[in-house]
Amino acid sequence: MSKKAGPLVAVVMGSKSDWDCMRHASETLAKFDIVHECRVLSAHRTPRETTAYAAKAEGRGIEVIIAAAGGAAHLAGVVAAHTILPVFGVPMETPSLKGLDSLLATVQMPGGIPVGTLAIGKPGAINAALLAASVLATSRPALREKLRQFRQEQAAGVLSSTLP
Ligand code: RP5
Repeated sequence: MSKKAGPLVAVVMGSKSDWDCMRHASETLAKFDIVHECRVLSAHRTPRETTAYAAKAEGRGIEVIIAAAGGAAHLAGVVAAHTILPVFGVPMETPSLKGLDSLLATVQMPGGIPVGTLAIGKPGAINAALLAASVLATSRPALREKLRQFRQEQAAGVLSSTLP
């Protein structure tokens, strides 16, 4: 569906330990044939590389960034501070506070630097990818149709549910 070969969506996460959840974002993007890249970048452990990556993303043809982190989850905010691309934050579930820490750290951005924050964990990972698809679909009619078809199939699956 892409107009060019390079990645249109960047999926970044604070740690390799986030991948088990964030692979759902990658898998969802892949279902829609959206070229994307996945990387580990930490706002705290690799601050310079993170800001450089965010600052260069637009010039590389990336159109949406998904950023996931847990705990003191500053990654999405830091990325958003260095780009005007849409940034969707996915709070990771944590052992200590079940992701409430990640949610608050991601969602409570100061006015002026937006992060569209999704649900904690897997639903957030999937929905971040679907939102990225919706953003890309505004200028890609074929992708818009795929999204419509996905919604129809999803609804049909719900309506055909059988109960014991
Ligand atoms: C965050 O700290 C990461 O996004 C991860 O969710 C959390 C724990 O990271 P590890 O200690 O497992 O690397 O920065």
